[in-house]
Amino acid sequence: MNVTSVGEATGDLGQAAQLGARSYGTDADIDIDTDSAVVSRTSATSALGSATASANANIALIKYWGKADERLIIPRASSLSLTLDGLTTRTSVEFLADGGPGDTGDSDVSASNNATDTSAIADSLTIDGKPQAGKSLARVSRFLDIVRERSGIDAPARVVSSNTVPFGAGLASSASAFAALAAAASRAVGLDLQPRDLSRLARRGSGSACRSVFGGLVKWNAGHDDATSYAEPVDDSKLDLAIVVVLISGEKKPISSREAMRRTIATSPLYDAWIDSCASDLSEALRAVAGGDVRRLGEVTEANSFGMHAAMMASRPAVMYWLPETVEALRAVASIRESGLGAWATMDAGPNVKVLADGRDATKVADELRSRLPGCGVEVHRPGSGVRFER
Ligand code: 2P0
Repeated sequence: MNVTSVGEATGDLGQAAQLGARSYGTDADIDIDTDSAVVSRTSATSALGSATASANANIALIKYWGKADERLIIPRASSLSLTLDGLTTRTSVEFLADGGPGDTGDSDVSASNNATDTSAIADSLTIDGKPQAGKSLARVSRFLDIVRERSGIDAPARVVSSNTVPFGAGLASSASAFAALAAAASRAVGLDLQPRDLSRLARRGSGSACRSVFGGLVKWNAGHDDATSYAEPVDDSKLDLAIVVVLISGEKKPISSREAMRRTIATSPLYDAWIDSCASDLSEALRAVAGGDVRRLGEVTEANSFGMHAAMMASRPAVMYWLPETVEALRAVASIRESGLGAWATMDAGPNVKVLADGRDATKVADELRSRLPGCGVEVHRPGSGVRFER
C-alpha cells in the first residue's frame, strides 16, 4: 500500500514530515475510550469522495486534564506527548451520493442511528468488523457534521475503522481514532488541510487526538479559541525515548475521561494547584528535551502524572483508576530506577502504567518489569509517525 505522511501530503510540515517518516509499529495506549475508534467499507452506493488514513496513539508526558471550553475542546493547560509506534487506527471514510444506510435499507446500522440524539444524517460506523450503534456512532456523526459544515457536502458517510489490537481489550485510543478519522474525512470531502489545521479538526473529536496528527514528541498549545489551540512537533533529536507499557487491565474504565475531567474540575480541591503546576512542568520538560536530559524529563513526567492522579483522587466522589497491581508496578519502576536504569512512570485514565525509558535501557527495563510483575503484559514502544494517508 502506498502511504504519505501528513507532511508529504500537504507539502508544508517541516520537521513533522521528518518525524512522520518514521515507520509504524504495533500497539498500545491503555486509557482508551471505547466511544471513539472509527471505520468504513466500500459499497455499491456511489461515493462523492472517499479516503483512508492511519494514525498512532500517543502518551502524554505533561498531561491534558480538564477543558476550558467543552464544545471546542480547548484545554485548561498545554500538554506534551510522545506518539508511539504503538496502537494504530486505520480509518476509511466514504461520503455517499445516494444516501446512506438510512436510505438503502441497511437496517442494522440505520436502526442504531435512530437511537442517538445527534446528526440528522444516517452515517454508518464499523469498528474492527462490528457495526456500531448508540454513543459511538453519535459521537462520530457529530464529528462528521463539523466536516460536512465546512465542506458544504451534506451527505451521509460510511466509516470503517480497524485497530492493530483487538478493540475493547483496553488497547485502543480515542487519540489515534479521531486523528485518523479527521484525516480521512477531511480528505474525502476535498479539504486539503495543513497539518496544524488537521490537528485543530482532530481536537474537536477528542482533545488528545490533535497530538496524534504528528509523530514523535508533540506539544499541544492550549490556546484560547479554535484557531489558537493546536498541536505541533517538538525537536526531540537529542533524546532517544521509549515507552514501556505495563498492561494491568484491559477492562473498560469505570468512568470516562471526559466525565472524570469534569468531576475533577468541579469538586477536587487539588485541581487548581495541579493545573497551575502544568505551565512550569511543561517549561521544565521542554528544557530537558532541548538539553537531551532524559532524567530531567523523566522526573517531571512522573511528577506531573502523580499530581494529576492526586487531584483525581481528591475529587468527590474520588476518581480512582488504580488497582492493587498498579501500586506494585509503580514500586517496581522505582526499584528498577534505583538499580541504575532510566525509567519513570506515567499513568492516564486507567490502571495501566506506562514507563518513560531511556531508549538504550528500554529492553532491559521491560525484562525487569516482566520478571517483577508476572501476569502483566509488558511491551516496548518506540516513537511513531504522525498521520499517514493511503493514495
Ligand atoms: C492526556 N488523557 O493528556 C490525558 C491524560 C487521559 C489522561 O487526553 O474529552 O480522550 O475526548 O478531549 O482526549 C484522555 O482524554 O478526552 C486524555 P476528550 P481524551 O493524554
